[in-house]
Amino acid sequence: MVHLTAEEKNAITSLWGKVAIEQTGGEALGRLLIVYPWTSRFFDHFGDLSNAKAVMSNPKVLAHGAKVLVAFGDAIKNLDNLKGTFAKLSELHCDKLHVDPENFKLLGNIIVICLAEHFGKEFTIDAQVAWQKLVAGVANALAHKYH
Ligand code: HNI
Repeated sequence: MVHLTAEEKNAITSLWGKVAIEQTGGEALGRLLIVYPWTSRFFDHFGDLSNAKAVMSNPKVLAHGAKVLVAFGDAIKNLDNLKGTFAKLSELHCDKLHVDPENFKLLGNIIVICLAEHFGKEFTIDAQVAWQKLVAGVANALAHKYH
């Protein structure tokens, strides 16, 4: 269970309003595939993932990364009920996709890194901690239905 203070919730929502969803989502998923190459096995139907340049310009990677980040928007609207919000997606990733939930943590951390790079000093340490708690909470909620 992730506990967020009112200040942390504020920090999360106010940054979220400025996030370039397509760019950040695509960049984060692309980096996941490059840094942790085993994750690309889930996306072998996405076309050319043979090198970093191909991954970072692969339109399917970019579109899917955006989709993942859009799901974070749902998390942000439901900060007090992440498990309920991600119940269906947790079942999908477990039963159909068979994604090891460890990978949710990896992607979450990469999202925070991408945000830090985009926002620079505007992304204060307190806001970074709030976001780290959020991505941990999302990873936990996505793993919740695993059996
Ligand atoms: Ni994930 C599909 C959200 C992490 C592999 N994933 C989705 C969809 C959403 C989503 C939304 C689309 C569902 C639908 O079409 O109904 N995924 C998320 C979120 C995280 C995440 C919020 C957060 C950490 N997914 C991961 C990770 C992997 C992953 C870490 C693998 C390493 N996801 C997939 C795959 C699909 C997918 C594979 C299906 C893709 C396709 O279109 O074929």
